[in-house]
Amino acid sequence: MRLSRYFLPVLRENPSEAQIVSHRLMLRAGMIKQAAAGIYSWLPLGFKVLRKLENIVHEEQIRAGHIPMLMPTLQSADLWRESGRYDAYGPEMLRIRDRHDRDMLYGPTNEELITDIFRTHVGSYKDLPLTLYHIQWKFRDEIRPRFGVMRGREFLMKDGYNFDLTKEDALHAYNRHLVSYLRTYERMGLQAIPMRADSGPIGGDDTHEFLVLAETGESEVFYDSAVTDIRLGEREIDYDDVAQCRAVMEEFTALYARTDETHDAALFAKIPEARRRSARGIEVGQIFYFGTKYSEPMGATVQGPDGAQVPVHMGSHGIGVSRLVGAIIEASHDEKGIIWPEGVTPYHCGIVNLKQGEDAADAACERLYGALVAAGLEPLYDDRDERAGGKFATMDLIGLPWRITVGPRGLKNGVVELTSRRTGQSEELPPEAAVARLVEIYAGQPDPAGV
Ligand code: P5A
Repeated sequence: MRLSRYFLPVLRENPSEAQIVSHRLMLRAGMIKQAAAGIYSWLPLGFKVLRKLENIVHEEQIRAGHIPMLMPTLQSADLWRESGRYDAYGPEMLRIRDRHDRDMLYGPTNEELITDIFRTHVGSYKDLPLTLYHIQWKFRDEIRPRFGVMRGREFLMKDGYNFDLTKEDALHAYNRHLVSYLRTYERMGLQAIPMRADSGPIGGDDTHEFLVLAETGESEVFYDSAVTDIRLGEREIDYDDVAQCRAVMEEFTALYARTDETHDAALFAKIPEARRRSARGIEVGQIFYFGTKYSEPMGATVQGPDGAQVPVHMGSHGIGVSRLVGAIIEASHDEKGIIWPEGVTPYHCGIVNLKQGEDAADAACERLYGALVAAGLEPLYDDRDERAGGKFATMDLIGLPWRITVGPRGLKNGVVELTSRRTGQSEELPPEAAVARLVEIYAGQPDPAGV
């Protein structure tokens, strides 16, 4: 993409309404614009990151054997009356009446809708296990929408639902989700720690939230510092392997890590004092096992092996996709702007032309641009007629992990400058070598294909 043809409305000044750094940087980098309280338009740069996160989520869900689909944002109130949640959900649910006076709602979550699909089409235990998911906008009329996309009213969620014959099978689905979520967050350059939590309006006793530690996080958390040393890393996972998934779940949840709702001071006190931590975290996902809470009242049963009709065991599993954009920025920025991890960056590298309009510099930039594209990378070329300082400031603000600077002095010696946004370190090398280096860097971070 050439910046002269792009739409990147960066702001020079700090917007006064933004209280936390991710909100400030998303506004300043021209990623979002508020449409109403807690509702945002995603401008091109923000949309690109959002799509990349979505694609990572899709890839990891499909890898775990889960099936993508799409349900609507608007739902009929009738299904929610069947589960008993229409009244129970309270003022966070946005209720709408259509022209025929039918009660509708903008879905805050989809347990009822998916259970209805299941009961319509699945009748035998032979069709189980089944996990369906989608990535769709949700609406929760939060009393205090704030911090930009972190606590929105309209927000993008991946929500998945498992249907199993037995509790044991459903707990495997729970563990499978836990493992696939760990992988998903690590690919985004994040450490998200599973913590025992409260299930709230979704229900059930087994639930973990995934928290990214950050001072600006809205959740208060208590944990044994040793949990921060565990990584999933590159290990091979067989998502059908019940014992392996359980072992990973146990490894990641054995140490004390809880949100304030489930915090147990007596248990916490048993951790060696040097390892006791209380901090703040951003909740980027949550998984639930709630058994037959929805299948029983809604009649989602299957014929079991012995011929009897039994309600299915279910769980649901959510990732806050739009919130993650903010969470990644909270975890990765400096005073100049965002620093995207390679796995989620909107463009792989920036090209800064120090002498726009000069034939040699323009031609070198065009060649570099073409070579990067031919190598399968997406550069963002700042081809505007602007001062170098302004170009650097924009690149630093929008946070592309790598920048190639092309100027007349270097070109005389046949070199360009490759700079890491994270370390600030630069290296002079021939343009072909810079391309080769970037290809190598991104070889370990393939762009997610999505669905
Ligand atoms: C699980 C999937 C559920 O709704 N039903 C379907 C279950 N869980 S949850 O924890 O309530 O939400 C899942 C994730 O969505 C994100 N989230 C939000 N993101 C931005 N703004 C909000 N107002 C908001 N509310 C929830 C969180 O990341 C949460 O973990």
